[in-house]
Amino acid sequence: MSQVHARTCHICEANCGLLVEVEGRDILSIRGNPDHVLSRGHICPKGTAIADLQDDPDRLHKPLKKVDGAWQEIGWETAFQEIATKLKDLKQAGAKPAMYMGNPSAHDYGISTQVSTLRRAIGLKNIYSASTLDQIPHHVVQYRMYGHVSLAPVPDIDRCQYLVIIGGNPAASNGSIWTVPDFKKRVKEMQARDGKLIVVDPRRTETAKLADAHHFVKPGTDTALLIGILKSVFDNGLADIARIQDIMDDSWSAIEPAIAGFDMDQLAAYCGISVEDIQDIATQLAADQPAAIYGRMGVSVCEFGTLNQWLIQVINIATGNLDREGGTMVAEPALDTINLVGRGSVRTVETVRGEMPVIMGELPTITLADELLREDEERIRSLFVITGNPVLSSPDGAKLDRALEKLDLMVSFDMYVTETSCHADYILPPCGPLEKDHYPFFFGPLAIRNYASYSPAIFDIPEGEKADWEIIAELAREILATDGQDVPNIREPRDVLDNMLQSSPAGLTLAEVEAAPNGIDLGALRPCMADRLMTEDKQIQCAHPDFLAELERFGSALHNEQPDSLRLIGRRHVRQNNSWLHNSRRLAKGPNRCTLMIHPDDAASQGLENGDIATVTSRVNSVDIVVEVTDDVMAGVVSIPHGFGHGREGVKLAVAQENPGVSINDLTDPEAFDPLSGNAVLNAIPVTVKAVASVH
Ligand SMILES: Nc1nc2c(c(=O)[nH]1)N[C@H]1C(S)=C(S)[C@@H](COP(=O)(O)OP(=O)(O)OC[C@H]3O[C@@H](n4cnc5c(=O)[nH]c(N)nc54)[C@H](O)[C@@H]3O)O[C@H]1N2
Ligand SMILES: Nc1nc2c(c(=O)[nH]1)N[C@H]1C(S)=C(S)[C@@H](COP(=O)(O)OP(=O)(O)OC[C@H]3O[C@@H](n4cnc5c(=O)[nH]c(N)nc54)[C@H](O)[C@@H]3O)O[C@H]1N2
Ligand code: SF4
Ligand SMILES: [Mo]
Repeated sequence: MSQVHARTCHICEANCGLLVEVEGRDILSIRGNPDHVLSRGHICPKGTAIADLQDDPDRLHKPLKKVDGAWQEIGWETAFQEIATKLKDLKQAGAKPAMYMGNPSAHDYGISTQVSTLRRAIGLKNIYSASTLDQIPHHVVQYRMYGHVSLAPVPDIDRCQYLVIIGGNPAASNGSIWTVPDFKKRVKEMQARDGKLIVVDPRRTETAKLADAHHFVKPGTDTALLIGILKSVFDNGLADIARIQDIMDDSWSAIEPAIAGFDMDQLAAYCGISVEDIQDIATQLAADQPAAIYGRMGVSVCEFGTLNQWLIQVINIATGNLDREGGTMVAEPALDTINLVGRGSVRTVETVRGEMPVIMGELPTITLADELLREDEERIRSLFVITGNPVLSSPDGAKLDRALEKLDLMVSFDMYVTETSCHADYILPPCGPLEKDHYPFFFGPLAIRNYASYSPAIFDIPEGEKADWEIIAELAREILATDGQDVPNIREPRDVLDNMLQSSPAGLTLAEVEAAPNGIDLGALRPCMADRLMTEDKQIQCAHPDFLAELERFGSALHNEQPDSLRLIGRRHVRQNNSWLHNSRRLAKGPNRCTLMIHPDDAASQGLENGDIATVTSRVNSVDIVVEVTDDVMAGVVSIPHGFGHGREGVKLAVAQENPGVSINDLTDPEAFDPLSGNAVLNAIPVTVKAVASVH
């Protein structure tokens, strides 16, 4: 007899409701749950592919230890004891440890409940993270303006009438720092009520194709557009802050003069969008309709990422759309991490590259390879990688690839032998995805409605396997015991979750949430910024001096000549997820997606045709890649998706290796970063493109 389990998907931030039909341990089907309170039946191909993850023959089931270059299966106790002893010896020799936390840990609330104990056991104040390749600028802005690193206003798409998306592609990514499942249908609904979607992107993306207007923008120049929009709002007397004036501090008055000196024509020429188009966007955002501007990866992972995210908040304030129904609002989720988890921090630390930002205790990953390669006693000699694949995900991955070999101890928490975990001395694999429970711990606070949704595990964990949280908790205990320190009791994630739910304003118990397999809808977002603000004076700090200084720095950069080399950008596809879903045959099938998109004019000038192989060269490296000629990218821009490059030695991902592709991060440059956040620069990379071989 088959059974159908309602469950939320843990792969991306959308957290769609799924219906998983199983018979025994066989997965018969995975489809969208039409009754889920948030996703309303939406599912993407990755949700269905959870079945492939669960049953993947390459998925590890026992801890592995590398002995003379070969992998051996060992028992959990032995693994924990050996790691603890080696770490103790290294610590006694004064060797420095480090940790890197990757993206999937944000989608496993169990990990979040245990990892601080492991950090303490290892002796780590700060860690490296995928967030510093991604979204750290948002956290800096939220901390400075609203007093909490995670207090993020999100567009209220269901009531919005004019939505500008700049550097985001939710039609493929399903939203980020914005839990918005069923994005496409919501756009269609917005358009059906005469609302408009405007997209600003150097590529005519899946989202751009849905839009009412799409503007190409030169990669890395959005700051000029954002300043232009704001200036146009001020200059035309369109600013309207009445709605939230009472919770805005005096620094607001510093913004208009700070941008007064910018010249609209120069801003327009710099970003490649006309003054008329900039003014039209400003006018529409400020018109008497709920509107929002939202920016994501394309404007975060660049040199002025923090400045861009600040300008986006300021535009929403100036146009009267922050804290407005149909504008941008902060959530009041069932599990209110904002009140339960500290405000976070913005500091600096001394690194091998000089003083660098450390945000929420997260160190810039662009410095990791250099810290592994340094020659003094500060060199990192042991590394714990939790759900991460930085060899493919961080700039100059090839350098990191080499640097990892220098470690005295490396432990990977991963279910595969990947481009990163292949360097480890130990791999500690978790149980399968359907053997763990799920709660959208970090994503409730980013969702377009207030809601709760808990999914118990569908299958029991097989004998001898463990969930990530157990592996982390047990290793932490072993390290503490080996060091002769107090060993705390393990608090089960479910208990922590129950406690946090009950301590949140909605006051739900885990049992109540669990009893609602389609989730509990707590209603649309409400204007509530005044209550949510966590700044000391309960005012929005409108213009932190760092942001004003950065504005000035941009002003100088604006006068620099722009190099006329091609600019490389990344891309995401709905059938991929970062570096780690390429081993699913149902996702991998179809045309080769690891191509260099290039505009016909640029292809012609290099004598390149569709299907040719080109060498792409940046400051750090070269890769050879198949060319896809398309006017979906603007002239002067080329695009390579990230997450490929599975051809490296030692990787055990049979399906992914059939079409290994190349890694864009063999071209990206760790020297470039956003100085206010330490975030990597992953777009607008200057490159040259040359034909290698013609297949014609
Ligand atoms: N050039 C370029 N680089 C980028 C980006 C880009 O747009 N362009 N995007 C950046 C972004 S936004 C991000 S978030 C980072 C991601 O960077 P990372 O987090 O470093 O990399 P992922 O590709 O997400 O790899 C996740 C790893 O975790 C493993 N894993 C998956 N699920 C689990 C689990 O449940 N338990 C355990 N133990 N392991 C698991 C996978 O096998 C995989 O090895 O990449 C960044 N890098
Ligand atoms: N299918 C799928 N979904 C995913 C992921 C995935 O790998 N695959 N990854 C997940 C993760 S970890 C994240 S962080 C989110 C990211 O979510 P998004 O940010 O929505 O996804 P991206 O595709 O990185 O979108 C960035 C867009 O910025 C554009 N861009 C590049 N450079 C510039 C620029 O200089 N200016 C402007 N205006 N635009 C620019 C790119 O062309 C691209 O369309 O997606 C998540 N969802
Ligand atoms: S959109 Fe994201 S959450 Fe929804 S099914 Fe796809 S991967 Fe899962
Ligand atoms: Mo990400």
